[in-house]
Amino acid sequence: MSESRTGAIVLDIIEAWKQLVEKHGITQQEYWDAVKFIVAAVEQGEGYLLPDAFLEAIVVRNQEASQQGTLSQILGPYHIEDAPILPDGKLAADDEPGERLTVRGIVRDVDGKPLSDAIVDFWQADAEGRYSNFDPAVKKGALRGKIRTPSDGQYQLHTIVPAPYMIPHKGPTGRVLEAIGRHPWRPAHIHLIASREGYRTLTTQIYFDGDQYLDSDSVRGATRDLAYPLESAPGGKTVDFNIELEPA
Ligand code: MBD
Ligand code: FE
Repeated sequence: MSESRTGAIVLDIIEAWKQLVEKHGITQQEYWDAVKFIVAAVEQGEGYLLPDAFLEAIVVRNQEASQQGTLSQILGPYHIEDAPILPDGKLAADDEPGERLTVRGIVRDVDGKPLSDAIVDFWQADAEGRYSNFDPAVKKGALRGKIRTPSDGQYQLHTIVPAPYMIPHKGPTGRVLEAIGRHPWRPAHIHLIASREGYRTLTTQIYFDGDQYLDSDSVRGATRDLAYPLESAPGGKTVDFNIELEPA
C-alpha cells in the first residue's frame, strides 16, 4: 500500500474515532481499558482472532461486487503457509477420527475451461472442531494440505466431515461476541485458497446444507451461496464443489 493511501486511511480512522468518542462520551479510563484489553488479547494468542471475528467479513463483502467466479470468504486466523502437496488428495490420515468425506469437483475459469496446475490449499477443523498447529492437543499438520489439478482440472479430496467451530468463548474475543449478542459458533466449513498463474487467487470456504449456524455465523461470513449438500456414499459422505477462477 502506498504511503499516501495509508495516510489518507489513517486520517479517516482518526476522524471516525473522534465521532465515536463524542457520540459515546468515551472517557480516558475507558480508552486505557480498551488498549489493555487489546494487548491482553494478543498476549493470550487471540491477536489474529479478535479483529477477524468482527472486521474481515466486511472487507470481503465489499470486494464482491467487482469480482467474478466463486465467491470469496474470509481467510480466518488459522491458515499456515507451508502445508504439503497431497499426491493422492488424502487430507485426513487413515486414523483421523470422523465421518469420511470426499470433496470433488473441477477447477475452471469463468468461461468453463478446465484449469490444470491450479494449486488448492485446504485446511479445516477436525471432528471436534479443533485446528492443528493452534490446538496443542491436535497432531501438527493434521487436516492441512494442497492438491495440484491435472489437465482436466478435476480434483478429489479425501477428508472427514469437520465439526462446527466454536470461538473460545471465555477469552477476550468471546467476551466481545457476548457483549454484542452473538453466540460463539461458526458453521462447519472447509477453508481453501485456489491459485493459478494468470488468475486472481481465491480465498474461500465450503459450507454444508442444513447446518444450524449457516444464518448466524458468529463472524458473519457464511453464506448459503457456498453451502452444498452432503450426499451419502458408501463409507461416508461426498460433496461436489467446483471452483471458478477469474482472470487476473
Ligand atoms: C475460524 O475457524 C474461522 O474460519 C474464522 C474466519 C474465524 C475464526 C475461526
Ligand atoms: Fe475456520
